[in-house]
Amino acid sequence: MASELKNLSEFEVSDIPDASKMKFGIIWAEWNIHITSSLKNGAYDTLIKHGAIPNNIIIKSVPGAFELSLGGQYMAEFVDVDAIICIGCLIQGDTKHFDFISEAVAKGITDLNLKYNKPFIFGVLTTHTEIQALDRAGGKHGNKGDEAAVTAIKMLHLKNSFH
Ligand code: DLZ
Repeated sequence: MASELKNLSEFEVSDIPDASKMKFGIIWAEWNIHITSSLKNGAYDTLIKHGAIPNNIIIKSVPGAFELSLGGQYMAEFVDVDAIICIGCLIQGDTKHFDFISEAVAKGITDLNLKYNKPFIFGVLTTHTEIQALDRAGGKHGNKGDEAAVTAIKMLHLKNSFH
């Protein structure tokens, strides 16, 4: 299938706003660290590529995806950031853990967006297999961390357009 081969992280660079005046937090989960570190690095590199200043990017980790919501809340409360990129990787196992955690983190991150009126980006992979996750963390389907960074920049650009 053609869509199987699509790299979803290819962007037209000219379409992406300048991020040089934006401040970002990246909160990332250590579970499946070989995948999440790649997502986190992709997000960081993409922010830099679009003009973000290294001093304006604060990076913190949490143990697992379930902790992303509170980690994101700490960032919003204690650090001066405009947008927060939440990164994790949930791989479906034999138990219902996957369902509980993925629903909790999706709801938690959605709530943070509205509570703080800031973009909290859902950079969480939820895959059936490790291979599917690797394909989306710098593999044949690109890097969802890159996409999360672009989404953060675009949402801040949208917010700024109202002022
Ligand atoms: C417990 C658990 C399991 C089974 N799977 C994952 C996973 O695939 N990805 C992930 O980020 N975290 C997982 N965790 C850990 C939970 O997110 C959380 O850290 C623990 O339940 C403690 O609250």
